[in-house]
Amino acid sequence: MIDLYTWSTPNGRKASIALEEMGLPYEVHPIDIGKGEQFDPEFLKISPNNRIPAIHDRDTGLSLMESGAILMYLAMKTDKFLPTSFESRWRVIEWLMWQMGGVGPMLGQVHHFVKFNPGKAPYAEERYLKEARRLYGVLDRRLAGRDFIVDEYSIADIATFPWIARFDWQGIDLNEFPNVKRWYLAISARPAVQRGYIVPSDAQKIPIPA
Ligand SMILES: N[C@@H](CCC(=O)N[C@@H](CS)C(=O)NCC(=O)O)C(=O)O
Repeated sequence: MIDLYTWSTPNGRKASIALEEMGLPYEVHPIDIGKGEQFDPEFLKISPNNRIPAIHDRDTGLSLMESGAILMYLAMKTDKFLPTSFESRWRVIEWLMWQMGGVGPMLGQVHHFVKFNPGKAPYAEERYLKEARRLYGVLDRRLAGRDFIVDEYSIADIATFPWIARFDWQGIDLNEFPNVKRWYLAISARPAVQRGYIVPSDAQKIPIPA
């Protein structure tokens, strides 16, 4: 049994989608980051960076923060969604790190400056919108002629999908990125993704582009 500490955000959804895809039993502990529950001293024992998601694995006693580490841990625990062949495994890790270091932080800044604080920092809005478009271009080129980011569906796709699901917040028309759109729609149709997306709350459904 895995304890999952999460909220309805892209990083949180990575973990719940992975748990659903891997068929692992888990118990959800909502951490309302709008109310500051991420600063609760009890939560800090599990997530010292006071961010969601975090997990505690009752089987092994291990607690983990950082969604990339959580995805790798769950993939290694179940032998799912992380290929074993040398090249493919490193490609998945490479694109997972691309998500962790690029897609997440940069698109997160778009949400912060463009969606929630428009007009306050024009330079930041311009910079991060431009960076978002660049990253969508990178993903679109990577997905040309490929169903998934690396060979089969993997934790690289699971990590990236919930950020792309906020395309409307990022001023992105997915029709301009047809390979991303095809990939996004295919992942959206997966029942485990649909279940994982609405953890811990079903207030937001997976956005489907026109
Ligand atoms: N690099 C971390 C980022 C986690 C993160 O930024 N989580 C956000 C929600 S998506 C959070 O907990 N924010 C709380 C806060 O800003 O205080 C990861 O991938 O797990």
